[in-house]
Amino acid sequence: MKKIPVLFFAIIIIIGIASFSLKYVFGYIHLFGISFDILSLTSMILALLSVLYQMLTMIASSKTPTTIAISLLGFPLTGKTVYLTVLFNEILVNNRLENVSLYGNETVERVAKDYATLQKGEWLPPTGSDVFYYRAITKTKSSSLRTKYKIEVADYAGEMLQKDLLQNDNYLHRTQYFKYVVTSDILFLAIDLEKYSGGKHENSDIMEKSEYVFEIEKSLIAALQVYIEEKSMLSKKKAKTPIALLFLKSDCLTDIDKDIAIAKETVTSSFHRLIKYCENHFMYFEHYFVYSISTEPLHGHIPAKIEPVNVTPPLEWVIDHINRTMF
Ligand SMILES: Nc1nc2c(ncn2[C@@H]2O[C@H](COP(=O)(O)OP(=O)(O)OP(=O)(O)O)[C@@H](O)[C@H]2O)c(=O)[nH]1
Ligand SMILES: [Mg+2]
Repeated sequence: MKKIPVLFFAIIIIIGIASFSLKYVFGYIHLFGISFDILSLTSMILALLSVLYQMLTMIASSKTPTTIAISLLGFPLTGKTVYLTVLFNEILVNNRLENVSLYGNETVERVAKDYATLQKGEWLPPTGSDVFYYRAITKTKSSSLRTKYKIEVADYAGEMLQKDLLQNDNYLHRTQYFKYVVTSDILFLAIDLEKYSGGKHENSDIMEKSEYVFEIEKSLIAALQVYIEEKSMLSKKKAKTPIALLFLKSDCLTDIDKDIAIAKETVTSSFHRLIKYCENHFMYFEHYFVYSISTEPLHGHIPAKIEPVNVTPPLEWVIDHINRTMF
């Protein structure tokens, strides 16, 4: 396909030179009983060729999938890797998302291995310094010729976003981690409802609820601000990047209030600064309460049967946006 522009330029130059010589020799040419000025005939041919060229490039790009990069931002032990494992397992095994399948052996093997660990009742080890990319391929229902997209979700260690990184904004700009974040097309922001509700993971620091809200809002807003700056989207218009806010470990909502609707209300009003920021700076923003393992409170233990709820809607929402708005 790369040879096409060269070929087209060569044809256009040859036709151009030929038309000038013909005009000089004949002046007019007779076709189908009509006499044409050679130069206008040439422009018609060139217009037809450019339409043909557009069509060929569109067909070619519809065959090569475009990659849509998603970054998942959150503090350590927020539940990011568990969420991605369960989400991709839903796609792989339960075929939960129409027209979406996993892409590449690496993703299939990682998801199968990590899901088997969870099924044995064991949690996953913290993500190390190596980022892992979960990949899927989707066929869109769009009417355009571009119909295939590769979706790539980067799972970074939460440490990368932790407060000490953000004490110096310039540092964040330079990290490899943020270089990927800045090139992402979509951002998922993860919040840990276990930490919020006061339950604490054995490896985590004890953090007050208000301290957690303050730290996570500060970090995520700073990260979004850097994203907007680096993407040069500081104009008054809202950015088009879809942002999904994921409240992970929603089984802990019952620790906030027995009435789940009230618990959800309490959570969203606690994070109102972050939500307002997203609504005011981004055109497409949604929040989700995600239960990666079960709706029943886990209290640290994985039940024999993993029954996730609301894990696929954020990705469905994103795919819907790819269809409707992005390209
Ligand atoms: N209650 C509850 N706890 C969960 C859930 N998912 C994960 N956890 C707990 O959170 C811990 C961390 O989960 P991970 O998915 O490894 O966290 P992470 O955000 O990937 O952490 P890093 O890799 O260090 O950034 C687990 O070991 C569990 O103790 C969930 O859905 N509900
Ligand atoms: Mg992890």
